[in-house]
Amino acid sequence: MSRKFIVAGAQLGPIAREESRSSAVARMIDLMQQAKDRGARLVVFPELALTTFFPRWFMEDRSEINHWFETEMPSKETLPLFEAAKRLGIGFHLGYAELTADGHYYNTAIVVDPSGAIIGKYRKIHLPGHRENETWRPFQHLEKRYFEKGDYGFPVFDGFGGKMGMCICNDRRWPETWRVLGLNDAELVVLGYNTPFHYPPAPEHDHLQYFHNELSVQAGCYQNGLWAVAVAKAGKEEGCDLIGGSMIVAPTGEILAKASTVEDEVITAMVDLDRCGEIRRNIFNFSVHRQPEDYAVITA
Ligand code: CDT
Repeated sequence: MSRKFIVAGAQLGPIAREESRSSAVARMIDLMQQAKDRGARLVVFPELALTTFFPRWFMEDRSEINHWFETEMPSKETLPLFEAAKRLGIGFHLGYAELTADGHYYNTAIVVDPSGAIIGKYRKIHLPGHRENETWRPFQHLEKRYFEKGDYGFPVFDGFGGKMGMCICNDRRWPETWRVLGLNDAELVVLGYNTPFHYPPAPEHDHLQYFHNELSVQAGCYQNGLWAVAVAKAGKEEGCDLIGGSMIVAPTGEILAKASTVEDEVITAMVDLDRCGEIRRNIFNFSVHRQPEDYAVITA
């Protein structure tokens, strides 16, 4: 399979609390069609793409949150996405809330190949926010309350002619995410995010949200010689302003495509997985330097 192909990011505008999964799926199928029309082989959707970002609300009772979670993938409501992918011959990445048969709750993402088969799965490790309704501060972000820490590590798997990896939203801010993926030879990392403009614990950083998003993803790519497609759920969702800025980043750290709205929007770029070697062989010489055994000196 060719290692040079067009990849798409399908940014989603806000999803209202009352919006149905079927409506979100229909929007995604429309974006998938646009990605296909632009020649994409893979389209990346955001974190928790099937519903509104529900961890912004405190819900006392577990049973109140269950309806936000998927108990099967695909389900009756998400199957049309898999069928459209198969019909169009395009792969996709999807973030969703997962409730397992034995009662575990995860913030999950999958990669599906153009035949409709799930080829990769990841459960979010860096869960931001807090566990309880800390009403003493005007800040609601309850991922730690609603999700368990992912138990898959950062898997790297074969797909789209190369090695793929995933992370989710807050994971992208931390160097260990990218380093582990890079050391395991990931060449293309796909990720979704829901990032509010306003961060009450540090409002003085609100104007830096786009900058920190780009800084983190560009550094992760350059420092590890890999591609990334980072895709937002954006716009004013249930009164909360989410940043857009979905982007496709090369192993050089350059942004090759970037969303210009905070609505449903497709971005595309040509990805050449062989370009990871430009960085790995010639700049950092991955096979010689920066292997875990070299860190013994640093961490001693
Ligand atoms: N979804 C997610 O992880 N969002 C965080 C911001 C939350 S602030 C507690 C992010 O890192 O973008």
